[in-house]
Amino acid sequence: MTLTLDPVGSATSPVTAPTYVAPTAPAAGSSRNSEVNAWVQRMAELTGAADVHWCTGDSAEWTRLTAQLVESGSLVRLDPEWRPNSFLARSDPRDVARVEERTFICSEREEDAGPTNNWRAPAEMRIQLDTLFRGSMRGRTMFVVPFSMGPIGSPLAKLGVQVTDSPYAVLSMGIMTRMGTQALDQIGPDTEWVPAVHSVGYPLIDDAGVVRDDVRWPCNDTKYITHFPETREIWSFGSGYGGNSLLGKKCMALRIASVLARDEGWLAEHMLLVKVTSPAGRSRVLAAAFPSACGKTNFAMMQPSLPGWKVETIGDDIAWMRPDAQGRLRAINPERGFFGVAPGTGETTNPTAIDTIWGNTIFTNVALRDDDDVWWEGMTDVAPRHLRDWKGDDWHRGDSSHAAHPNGRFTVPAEQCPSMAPEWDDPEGVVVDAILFGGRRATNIPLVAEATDWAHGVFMGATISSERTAAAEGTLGELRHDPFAMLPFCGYNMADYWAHWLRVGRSLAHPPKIFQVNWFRRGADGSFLWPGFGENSRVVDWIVRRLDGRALATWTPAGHIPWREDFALEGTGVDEDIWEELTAIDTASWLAECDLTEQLFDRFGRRVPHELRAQLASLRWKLERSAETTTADSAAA
Ligand code: OXD
Ligand code: MN
Repeated sequence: MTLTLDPVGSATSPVTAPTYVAPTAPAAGSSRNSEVNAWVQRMAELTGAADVHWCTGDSAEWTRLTAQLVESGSLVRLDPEWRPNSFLARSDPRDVARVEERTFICSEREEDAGPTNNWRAPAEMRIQLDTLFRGSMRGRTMFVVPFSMGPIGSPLAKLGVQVTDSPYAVLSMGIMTRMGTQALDQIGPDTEWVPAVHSVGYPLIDDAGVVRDDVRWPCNDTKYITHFPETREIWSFGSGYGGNSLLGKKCMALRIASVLARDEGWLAEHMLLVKVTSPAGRSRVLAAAFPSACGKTNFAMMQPSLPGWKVETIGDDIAWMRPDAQGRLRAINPERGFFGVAPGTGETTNPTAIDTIWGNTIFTNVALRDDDDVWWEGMTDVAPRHLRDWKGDDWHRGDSSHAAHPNGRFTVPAEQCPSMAPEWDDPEGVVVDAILFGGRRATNIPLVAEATDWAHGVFMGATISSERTAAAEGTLGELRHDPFAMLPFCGYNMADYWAHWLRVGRSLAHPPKIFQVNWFRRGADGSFLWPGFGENSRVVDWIVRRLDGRALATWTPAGHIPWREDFALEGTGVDEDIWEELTAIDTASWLAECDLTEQLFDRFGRRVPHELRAQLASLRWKLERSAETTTADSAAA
């Protein structure tokens, strides 16, 4: 077949088959665990892979794989002076994000998946998967990718083995996890491990034995991201992108780990982790849950505007937290890298991220400059005059289309981040002092509020929400709940998960304090009231002083909010009126929101823990009482 190719071909046009050429010396051998070996064998037979390569995770493997992908056209090597050892991948335009509607929890009973997950009966799904995976790797190498979520040997870490026919997934797992021989060595004959099967679903040989060329980004229109919580298995078919294919991340470290955590008495959370140090030199650790696209990476790498404060990164996306012998909550970041959203990451918004991605980075679906470096919206104020966009097409400054896909990513080792706290890979983890729950709320939710106790904090987490555009204009109708920012990531019934949080709280002698935060409140004219970014350090300052018992607060039905005179506002441009708007608790709209919370709870019926129903009742009662008091006060006046 003759084809004219642009520099990297188009996603679906044939390229030189990138079938992996195994090194001549034997790669790291099979596992000490006979179940791993038998499973790998079974997967090779099922998928019909041409050969099997056990990944070592070493630099020679990286060099070989990247060179082969560059040669085949699947990766573009960036200019080594600008961006050493870095590459650009362009996906098929039909494969650009996680596919929540194709994500399934296959528990034996539907009610164990709950109303917020897609459910399929395991037996039915297994038949489906068997059909899809049979022969799905014909003509390709099946890579065996052993990985550790968490520092090697950490008592909080968990092990998994992914098989995949995507060398891009291998390279990305090598950045995002402790991957290869060091992880394989951890899997002894009796060690628990999670099997994770991944195929892009683009065999190079069909049932009749007819061979076809490979394409730059193989994938399949049929996609299934499936989880079997009882047998702790992951099967992902049809996509090469992000959370669909790097199975250690959302699939293992959240969906399957949340089930392990429920059964073992710990918490697997969609949370960043930071160490904050006050001007007096006292350090505290904060964990914070925000829904996707609320600036988690920016918060995790914050450059505080408040003099003397230091924020150091421990993790930007996932935290595993376990009660320790002293009754405190101890956390690790189970990941080893960042899979960050590129657009919006720039010198002014997140200079630390920009410093982090100096090299050794895989970029996906961002634009390519004429001098072979990358660019995306928000990286610099002014776009280069000419680019190749994320699809590889010509793009000129002023064009109305995005140069980078809005979900374009960088995948980079965490150790390159200049703000990493030295404890970030401590196998023992770090003690968590406070937990923050944040949504993207134009209305109602104050800048910061402290929960009165753990159950109130769990209520705050369960009711995290964001508004759609209509709500940004002031209506509440379009509120979307994202409990604990775990809506697409909880591997079991969300109401049982709330009950689990309450249980873990009861097991802690020294529970972290819980706070709700909201950087996104808007004024009557629609503009943001709070400057955000580095100024969020002022909220951190108040939170930390509350932990130390040194900050004043005002009681409201929504929790304790800062006393204005005791909140570091100077220099923010936030005056008294803006502060009032930022922290206002409007009774009528809070009561309206209580109705929405009730609707949320009703979706789960009797499984909702009575403590959360009690929290809702008490909130309504406090709001009604405070409305009566205010009316009585004004009548008296
Ligand atoms: C992510 C997400 O990619 O939350 O981290 O979607
Ligand atoms: Mn995330």
